[in-house]
Amino acid sequence: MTEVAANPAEGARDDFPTFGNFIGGEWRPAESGRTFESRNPADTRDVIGRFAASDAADVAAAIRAAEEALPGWRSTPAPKRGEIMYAFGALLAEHKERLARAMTREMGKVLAEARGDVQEGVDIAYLMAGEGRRMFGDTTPSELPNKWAMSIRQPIGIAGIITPWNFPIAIPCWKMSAALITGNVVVLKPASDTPHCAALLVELMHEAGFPQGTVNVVTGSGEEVGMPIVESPDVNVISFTGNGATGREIYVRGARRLKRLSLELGGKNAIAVMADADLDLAVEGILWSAFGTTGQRCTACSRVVVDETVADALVGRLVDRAARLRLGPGVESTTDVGPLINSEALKKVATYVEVGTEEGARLATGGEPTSDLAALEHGHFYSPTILDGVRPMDRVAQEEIFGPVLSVIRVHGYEEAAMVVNGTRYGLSSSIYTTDTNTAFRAMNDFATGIVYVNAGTIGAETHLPFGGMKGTGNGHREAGHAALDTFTEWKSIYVDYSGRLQRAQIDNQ
Ligand code: UN1
Repeated sequence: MTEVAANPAEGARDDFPTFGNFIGGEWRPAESGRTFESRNPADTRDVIGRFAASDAADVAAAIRAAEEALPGWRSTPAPKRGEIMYAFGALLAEHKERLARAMTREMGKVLAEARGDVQEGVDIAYLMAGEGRRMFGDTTPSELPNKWAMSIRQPIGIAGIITPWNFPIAIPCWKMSAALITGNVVVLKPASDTPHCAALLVELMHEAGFPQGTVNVVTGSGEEVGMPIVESPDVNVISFTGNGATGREIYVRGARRLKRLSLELGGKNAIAVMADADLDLAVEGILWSAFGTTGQRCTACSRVVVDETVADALVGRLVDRAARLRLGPGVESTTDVGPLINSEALKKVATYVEVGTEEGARLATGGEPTSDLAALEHGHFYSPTILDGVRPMDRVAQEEIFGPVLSVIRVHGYEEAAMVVNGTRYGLSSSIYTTDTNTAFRAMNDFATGIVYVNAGTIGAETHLPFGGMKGTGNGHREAGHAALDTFTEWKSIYVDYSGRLQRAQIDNQ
């Protein structure tokens, strides 16, 4: 049997630790004893640890533990749940640096961004802690005398939460904090590329005082762990962020069981740059949105839709700046752009750049997997890349690449820009750079995305507003903000008749 650290040690490079699943408040190996490794994408010789390669048997154990915890947790007053949530937020804040470093090591983003990822977890924990004392329903007049009418939120039950590797602390925190504050219990399946972040996160949740079984973590593949969670008749709500094909499969399988499902499936986010834009400002926003997190955000900008009159000037500045971004391990303070998550991602990005040039785009900068620098040869590095002269229906302008590749599409005027911005199957984030107030307001109204920015890039959503997208980005649900409560609660309408007699609605008051 695999040895499982009770409180897994961190850091050891050659004698790496082994982590189990966290079930019912305890660390346990996978029942099969199988494990998988997590490695540093900036240097794949660096093994972070071994993690449980779980299957349906482990999922079943986690669901049993969750079931046992549910009655106690749902009957805990929400403000008390909020106190634990607050303690968790405070612990995250206290351990921010340690978590950020572990995140950079496991998924590659630069340290400043990893700190931001943890901060996003702190923010949502504090917001949701406060929801413990809000969670407003309605009290409203009844149409009948001496009758009271109100609505309250109740938990759904067991929440299956399946999270991606690109925000390995923030996204599990968004989903889990909304699920838990409303009185649900959780089975989390973190991405196979970032199990260590999940282990560190759940340790802090345990320390904060979430009772045993309220939060369970099962690591392993989507097929062996994710799908059994989705298929389980005992899991009542699924929240998933990840790729579109998996999301559709989850939707279909969940639909057969009439499950509540919240899906967030990516984007093809555009920044429109109008003729009257402040180009210096636009350049900053575009670079940050396209190459921050190495382009691996659902909200990343992958299309610039620029008015022909300023296109050459904009592209010239973008290329100049992009070519000077420094690739390297995210842990080094000189690094602007870290590695991609794994070798498949690297291959996918390289393939898309080939597709783009074959479709007729001009490679303005980048376009190389970068292993020429000795320091980078063991990581999944790819240079920030700009393709110019892309047409709106080209594959690189339609399909999510999830890497540091930016397509420039030239247009004439606002009308055409808006059409191109909206001309994809996705609808997560968008932005417009303009100094004209009327154009800005038109874009706020016209752009068919769940998030619109004016004179700012497409990334950087704050946790107290709804997060999510239209069209193929999801199925209409929103995360974060109080909108997130809708995913994890049932509405119950309650009528109290204190008239002491039968009163018939719609009849006796006519
Ligand atoms: C994601 O990539 O799925 O708005 C989340 C942003 C971040 C969250 C991105 N706050 O870019």
